[in-house]
Amino acid sequence: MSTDKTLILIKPDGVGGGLVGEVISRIESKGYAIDALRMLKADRALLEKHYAEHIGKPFYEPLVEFMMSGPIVAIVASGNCVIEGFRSLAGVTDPTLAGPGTIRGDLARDQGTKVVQNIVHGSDSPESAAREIAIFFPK
Ligand code: DAT
Ligand code: MG
Repeated sequence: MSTDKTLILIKPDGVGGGLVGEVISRIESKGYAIDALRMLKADRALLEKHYAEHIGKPFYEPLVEFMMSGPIVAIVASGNCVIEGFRSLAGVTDPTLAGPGTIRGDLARDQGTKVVQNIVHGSDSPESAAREIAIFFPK
């Protein structure tokens, strides 16, 4: 039995591109459970918490602007090894390099923007997952 959980975001390019169903389908087809889901328009304060590790980097401001540019979908998914498993489904950060068969590899490409637009976010560790789930799904 496992209670591994991860925080997944479908970013504005994913929602705007009509890919919500496709992304959820890939999560469910892999066998992970959707425990919680909400659509929202993120504000700067929320994104500052979520992306705290990137504050000060050259792409930070473009990243926040991009994430505020349209609605996003926040999802808690669960299953054994779901953190690593979803990162594997998503593919690497750069959609040009993300392999075919991955969400980023199949559904995104370089748009020439200051921030990489790559459809989804997935937590990168149990600590990040717990922190990020609390940000998007406060008790
Ligand atoms: P990931 O989303 O794969 O965990 P990350 O946490 O390092 O990647 O960065 C968060 C987001 O910021 C990433 O999804 C896309 C963007 N990004 C990361 N590195 C970048 C860079 N060097 N230039 C432009 N955008 C970048
Ligand atoms: Mg990250």
